[in-house]
Amino acid sequence: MGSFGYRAWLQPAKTQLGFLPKLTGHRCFAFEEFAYGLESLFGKKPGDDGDYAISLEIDKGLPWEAYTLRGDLAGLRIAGGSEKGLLYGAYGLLARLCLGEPVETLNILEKPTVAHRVLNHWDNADGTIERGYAGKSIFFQGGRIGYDLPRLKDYARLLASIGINEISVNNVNVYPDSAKLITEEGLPDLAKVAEVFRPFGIRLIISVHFDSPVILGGLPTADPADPAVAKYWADAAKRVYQYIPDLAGFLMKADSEFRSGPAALGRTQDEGANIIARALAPFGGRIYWRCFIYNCKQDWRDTTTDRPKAAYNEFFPLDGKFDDNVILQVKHGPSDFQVREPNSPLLGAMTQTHQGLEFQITQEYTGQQKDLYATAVQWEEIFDTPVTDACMTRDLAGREVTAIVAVANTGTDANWTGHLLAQANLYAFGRMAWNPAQTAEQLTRDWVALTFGTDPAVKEPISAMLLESRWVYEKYNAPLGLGWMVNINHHYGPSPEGYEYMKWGTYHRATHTAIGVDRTTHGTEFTAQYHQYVRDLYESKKTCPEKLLLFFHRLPYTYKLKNGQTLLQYIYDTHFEGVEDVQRFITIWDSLQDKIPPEAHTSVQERLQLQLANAQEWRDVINNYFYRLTGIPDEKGRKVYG
Ligand code: GCW
Repeated sequence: MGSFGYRAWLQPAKTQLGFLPKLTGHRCFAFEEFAYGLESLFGKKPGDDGDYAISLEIDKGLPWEAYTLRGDLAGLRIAGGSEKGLLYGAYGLLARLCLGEPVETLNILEKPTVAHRVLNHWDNADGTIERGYAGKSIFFQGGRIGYDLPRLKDYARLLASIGINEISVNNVNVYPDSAKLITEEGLPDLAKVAEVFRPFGIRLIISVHFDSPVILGGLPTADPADPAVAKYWADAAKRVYQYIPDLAGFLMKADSEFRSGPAALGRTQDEGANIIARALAPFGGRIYWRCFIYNCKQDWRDTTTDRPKAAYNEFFPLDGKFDDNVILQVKHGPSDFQVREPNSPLLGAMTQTHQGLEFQITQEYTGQQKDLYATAVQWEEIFDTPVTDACMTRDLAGREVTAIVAVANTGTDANWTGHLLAQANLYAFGRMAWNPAQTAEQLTRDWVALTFGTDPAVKEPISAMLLESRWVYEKYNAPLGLGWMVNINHHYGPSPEGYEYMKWGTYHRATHTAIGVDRTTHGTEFTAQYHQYVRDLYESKKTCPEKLLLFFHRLPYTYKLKNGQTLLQYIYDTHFEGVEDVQRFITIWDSLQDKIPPEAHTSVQERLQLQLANAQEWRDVINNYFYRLTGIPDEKGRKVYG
């Protein structure tokens, strides 16, 4: 696997080490990894003849995953709260060396803000990946666990180097083959995967099927109130922990998108979650219980049901009823990973329940790793958006957010993510989960420098492109928080009415005069789910952030935005601009040809061409759609077809 993209952000450094390292201190996996890193990144094997001492030591006074780096002219000390902390310290120092930071003046303390930094893979046992855009599964082949061992180890290193400490390997949509992972048939192989990740401080999570007691245990029901079902889960947990003693826990998608669950049996979500939580508790395990619940059989004629309200309605009344080892996993927005959504009202509301904030790194609705899209920019906005009066979601501790989770964007493609620049999204996720206060700009710049080197002539233009990419994609997508104007099922490319008459609850209800759903207290009352401060903000057209205007309000096309432009003209303009921006990206990228390895340069160039075609398609379909509906031409006289 010699390809450039394969090394991702662990590329051989373009800068020289100014010293010969001599390693001393606590011998452990972190020590080995640090020595390996020095050699593979700088081509320098640390030896006794070194002229600069780097020591690795445990400092019990530090939190267990924390580390300090303290350097002076005589040497540098990496101290970790545990061997785990030391491992993060080793990676942290290697990254700083690659970025060319001087060691003699290093004086930092790093500790994670969020305890559980989790990747969810949506991999199926047959090797396919639900919403995967980078090849096949790294974990499964032909109906069972199957992997390339060196690759799996390299993946573990990549994830550990950015602080990820838990991963689920199988899809939350659990099919019969992967349901068996918790049986004697599946566990021996899964235990081997756990062994690969263990030294890297990464614990496995297993996605489980709610009906396991029936489909695997032979019971007549999966009803959590049935003692036989409780016993089934207790036995399953015992079995699983015999094979994987450090398993982080289970992950469950229940009562969602045709999957079974407690509600289908007349029980509540806490009853369903707690019965499994109690089975896992003796082993220190947790259950991640997803809140992505809504009516996926809605009749489009029904205007009383509003999908974004569903998760809050289901879970908020249960606040405080979940056991301590339940983490409710909440998608960041109330809709579904759209390019623009408000934050889920659940995030501000639940104060007595552990929550996990769920992001999607894999670009299902955001360009499928053909279009450039820096997810970190979106996450930063999410963290900066208020969910109560004073607090931002960046203040996670105050709102019981104990986990940050994201759906992975990786697969067997040589560069892991298909689009080489989509590696930035995985990188930024790990680091933002570690500390959500870090900015998208800093993380993007770090990623670019670690991948392509610190030369400003490369670093500046690529960083700028990435940082702009989310807004560019949004410009040619569904406008102003409307969402969903995508082709059905695969979700790439435009189809303004693709979901309009479907059962999924995703309607914009465009007529020739107006568009959008009124979600204020005069409409579906979705805004009532928010804390008063946030509710007031969204309730009024005047204070609602303009980029979310059509998420919350139904408006005429002639509605005037703050800059005096009509809604319709805004749509036309942004869609023209989006295409021009992609053309500009192509010019920038072309100009970097002699500064980037040829294979990497070409692969991104190809993706940018795909993006251009997509942006043009979006521009023409969306603009044409609105022109046909309204009959109002573009003020600037550009071609909108139709
Ligand atoms: O956005 C939807 C996706 C489904 C996914 C679901 C979920 C795993 O289209 O593919 O299923 O979300 O998050 O459960």
